[in-house]
Amino acid sequence: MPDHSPAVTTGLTIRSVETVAVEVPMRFPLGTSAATVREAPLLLVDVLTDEGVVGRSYLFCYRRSGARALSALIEDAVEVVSGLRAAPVEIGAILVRRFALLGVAGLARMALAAIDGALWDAVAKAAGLPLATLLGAAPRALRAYNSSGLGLMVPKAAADEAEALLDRGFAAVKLRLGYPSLAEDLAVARAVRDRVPAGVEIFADYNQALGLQDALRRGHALAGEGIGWIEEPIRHDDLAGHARLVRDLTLPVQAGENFDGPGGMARALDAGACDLVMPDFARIGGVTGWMQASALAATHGVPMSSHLFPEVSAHLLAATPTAHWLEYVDWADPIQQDPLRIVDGHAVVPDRPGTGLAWDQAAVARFSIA
Ligand code: SMN
Ligand code: MG
Repeated sequence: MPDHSPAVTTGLTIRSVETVAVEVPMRFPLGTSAATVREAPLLLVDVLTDEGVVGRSYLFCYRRSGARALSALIEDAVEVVSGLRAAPVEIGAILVRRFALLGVAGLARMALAAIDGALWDAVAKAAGLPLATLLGAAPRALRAYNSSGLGLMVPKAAADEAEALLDRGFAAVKLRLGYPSLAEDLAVARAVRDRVPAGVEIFADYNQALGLQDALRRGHALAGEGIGWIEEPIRHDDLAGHARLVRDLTLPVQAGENFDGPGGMARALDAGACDLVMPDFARIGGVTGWMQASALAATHGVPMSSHLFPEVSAHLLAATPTAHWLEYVDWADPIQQDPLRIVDGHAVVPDRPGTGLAWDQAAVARFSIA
């Protein structure tokens, strides 16, 4: 058979990186049991190549100091690989080795993930393909829950906000729980359940607020309240405690935003610490880390959702065999030229080369915190 494949190109060469920290006002502030977030501190990352292709990603940095630290780590790391081929798997291996003494976890993991994501974006753009297509999937619509708000608040306010979050056809929302008492948790859950239509899914996120005994008590009490999952009821690294919750509760136990790389997810699955997984693009190790994690979820038969970063996560979930729910937040919308589209409560994977991330430069200048 003659080979009709096009001539092999030499690929892209990494030149440098530009980062910009912005702080974007959030439509709904997010009061969690751990801290309240009113503005989204984002770090925008552009990896430049000699060939002129720009790969983009961004990080949600939780705090301003996170953005400053991540910017320093990313600039340092890209200097290490400047002049090398923009092959994300190879670059990741080099950087993990070079950063081994600092420790590839936490902020260092997030920094390397941002570079990985930007490199995959560049490679997909050079190939003229949406990232999802490059990963072997077809761009498609993914069911999403609207997680843009619903922090801790009084029951009536939660019901009002849940209703507002059902715009654009959303049929699922996520409550943050972990009030001082179980009675308050129940009051909020019931106020929201009573207000939204019967078919609407409601998830509950404790952000690690509880001790194990309290989590067992509250988890049992929430079982009859029409809640779809209970997320991070106790500290995320208590895998034995999570495994106990999985065994004793009827509510599915969800975890994953704190999985540190695919290895972190493997340890949680081996411990039987969750029924459902929801890795975070940054903490799981970018596109490369996500694809390894998605293989683990597939082999364990565990439904896999995403945490934040809906733009890149839409591509990733499209290529995830056990794709479950996309967590939608609108926090990066104000600084994008073409924010992620939601139709009938589904995120639409953009049919353009790369991830589809492009910055609205005027907005970036307005919200810059440099
Ligand atoms: C969450 C907490 C803090 C910032 C963003 C998101 C939350 C979630 O745990 O899962 O949405
Ligand atoms: Mg969470």
